[in-house]
Order: sequence, then C-alpha cells, then structure tokens
Amino acid sequence: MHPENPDRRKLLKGALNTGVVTLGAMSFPNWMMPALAQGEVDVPFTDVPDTFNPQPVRPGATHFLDTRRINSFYTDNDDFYLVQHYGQPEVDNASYQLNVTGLVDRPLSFSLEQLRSRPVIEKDVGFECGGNGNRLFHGLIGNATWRGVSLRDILTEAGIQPEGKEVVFFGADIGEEEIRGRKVPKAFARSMSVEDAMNENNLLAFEMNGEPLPHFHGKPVRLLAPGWYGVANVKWLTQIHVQDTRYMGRFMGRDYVTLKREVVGGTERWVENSVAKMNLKSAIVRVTRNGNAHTVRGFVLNDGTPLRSVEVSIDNGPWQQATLDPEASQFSWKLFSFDWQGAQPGEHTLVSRVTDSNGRVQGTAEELPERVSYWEEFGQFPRRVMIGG
Ligand SMILES: Nc1nc2c(c(=O)[nH]1)N[C@H]1C(S)=C(S)[C@@H](COP(=O)(O)O)O[C@H]1N2
Ligand SMILES: [Mo]
Repeated sequence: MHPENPDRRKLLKGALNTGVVTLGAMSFPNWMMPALAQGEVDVPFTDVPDTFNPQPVRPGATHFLDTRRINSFYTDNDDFYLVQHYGQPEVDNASYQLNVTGLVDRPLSFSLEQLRSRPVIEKDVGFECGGNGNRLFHGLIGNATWRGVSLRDILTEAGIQPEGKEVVFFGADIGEEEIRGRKVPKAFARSMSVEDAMNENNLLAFEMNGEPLPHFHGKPVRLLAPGWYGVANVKWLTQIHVQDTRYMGRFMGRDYVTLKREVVGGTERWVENSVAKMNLKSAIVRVTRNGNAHTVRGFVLNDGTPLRSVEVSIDNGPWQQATLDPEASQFSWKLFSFDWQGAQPGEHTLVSRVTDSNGRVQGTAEELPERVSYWEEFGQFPRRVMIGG
C-alpha cells in the first residue's frame, strides 16, 4: 500500500512474534503497533472486538491475515492466509507425479521437473476464502505473484474427448468422510466445466512470490484459477480427471454451497450454488494518521472484470472517489486509498463501495439477496473509527 523498507518489516514481524511467545494469547491493541511510515500512526477501529487477534502461522491451523496490518501489494508467503480441510500433507518433490486421466486421447503423467521445463507463466493473483467475511475482518485473503504452467496447454496436449464435460482436480490430502452412515477416505477435490478449465488464465503454480510453493500452500504444485474463490485453487494437486458427469464431492455439493433467495425466471426461490467466481467486493481495512492528514485504505476483489470506481462515504455523506493502487492488475487484489480531509475528533462510520465496468455496484448487505450462512459475503462493510481529540 505504501512503500516500506523490507528489513524494517522483518524487524516488526520479529518483534510481534517474540511478543506472542512471551505474552501468550495477549492481544496487541492497534495503537501499540509501531508506525509504518515516518510519523504515520494507525487510527484504531472501534468495531473490532478484543477476540479478533490473528496469530502467527501454526502447523495445521487456519491462518488469518491481520487486515489492519496490510502494508504491501504482495502478501508475504508466511503471512498469506491458510485454509485446509484435511491437514497439510507433505508431498515429496522427487517422487511427485501429476496424472491427467479420464476422457482424454492421451493420458499424461508429469514429474515436477517435467512441469518446470515447460514454458512458464507469471501472474499476480489475489483471492479470498469463500467463507471470508465481516466477522473475520476479511482476514482469509492474500495477494501474491505466482509462476507455473498453463493448464489449458496441458489439457490440449492430453486432448479432451468430445464427451468430456467436467474436469476434476484432486489433492493429495485425504480425510475420512461419513457419507450415508459409511466412513470412506476422500481426497480434497474440486471441479470445473471443461470451458472454465480451458480458460487461458488458469495456472498449475509451483512458485509463490519467487519461492518454491511453500508446503502449507500446496507444495509442490497447486491449481490457481484467477478470479475464483480460494476453494477452487486445489493445493497438493496430484490428479486431473476428465469425466462426462458432474463431480459431486463435499466441496462442490455439500460444503461451500450458498443458499440465497433469488428470483428465478419470475419465481422467487431459494437457490443453492457451489462457490465459484468471486463476487465484486471492497472493504476498508486500515486508517492511518500523519499529523492532521488521515488516509483510509482497503482492498477490492472480483472475478477480473475491469473496475469503474471505488468510493468512500463518511458518516453517510456523499460518495467520494478513492484512488486505486497502480500496481493492481486484472486478477490481483486492488488496494485503494482515500485522503480523508478535515477529520473531526470523535467516532465516525466509514464505508467503501466498488463499481465495475458493467455498471454492477457493490450493494449494502440489505440490498443483496437474502443469504443463509457465511459463504460469499460481499456486501458493503461499514467500519467505525475513533479520531482522537
Ligand atoms: N488440497 C486442498 N486444496 C485446497 C484446500 C484443501 O483443504 N485441500 N482448501 C481450499 C480452500 S477452502 C481455500 S480458501 C484455499 C486456501 O489456499 P491457501 O491456504 O494457500 O491460502 O485452498 C483451497 N485448496
Ligand atoms: Mo476456503
């Protein structure tokens, strides 16, 4: 978001880690954190409960990014959020194999070396968990630069047969699922239509921010579907299977399934859908003060549709243009900042909204279709801050 000396950042992180070790679960109030730019200090949010206190990464655990701390376009690999449903399998690079099977003319098998010797694509991609939301201050989020190979090229080489309709991506992680009274071992898997899988942007990624893909992010290879919610990005990827029926697994058919009240061809119905492409969303995550100047910062995520504007409203006042970070690209997160003029002492409500080039506007939670459960939370997110006297 604003330039910062990386050594300094490391120092800050080190200090934070030490603090956590010695002080256990004690939380650090916002205003105790050192300033990030010369003279710049965080303005505390008053809507964050004491219980929201993201911790450093722990093996096996979900990890939240502390969005109040976002200060760079790329999220450090060791701070990028983590979600895994069946643990974090350690896959051996030397014996790794990716198999392409099913309704293809030529079943294929790749070692890591063979994948790495193919033409490499590099892309900035940001994403969030389909279960991210206000209650987590949007902490299941991150943005990185990824390197890998084209999924489309590999599927083209394998030759999808005309009957092939669905492409299933299997991870190496296996969990026991009880389905209709029977316990069975199931690999984490997600699927896409052939058309979606053949999208030229999809990567099989083996590098993240210039490093080999870290263990917890799917070493050695993961799928990366730019514009999709995180759940699509299958980690520890070992098999790609083409079939002529829909794939029905927990993460397509039962979990990561929304329930929304929508009008379907004139009839109001409760609609379930598998979490897929990201909805248009923005959120304010940070407010800082430098002297009397206040800056409001946040992020935008969507499916890659170009944006028209990001705006901020203060205390229900008029919408005012925010500035998008020029580093943003089609599938990265898009950080924005807004110069808040003449902020008066006292408590204030801030909210952002984003509009895309199709004219779609991020609505308030009340304007969006009624939604059951936390999947796909993308309404406006009003924040409260206290400006000191
Ligand atoms: N193999 C495998 N891939 C997976 C998952 C998983 O449990 N197993 N979780 C998914 C979900 S729900 C999310 S949100 C993203 C998180 O990716 P990250 O941990 O690298 O941020 O990975 C996805 N890929
Ligand atoms: Mo997720």
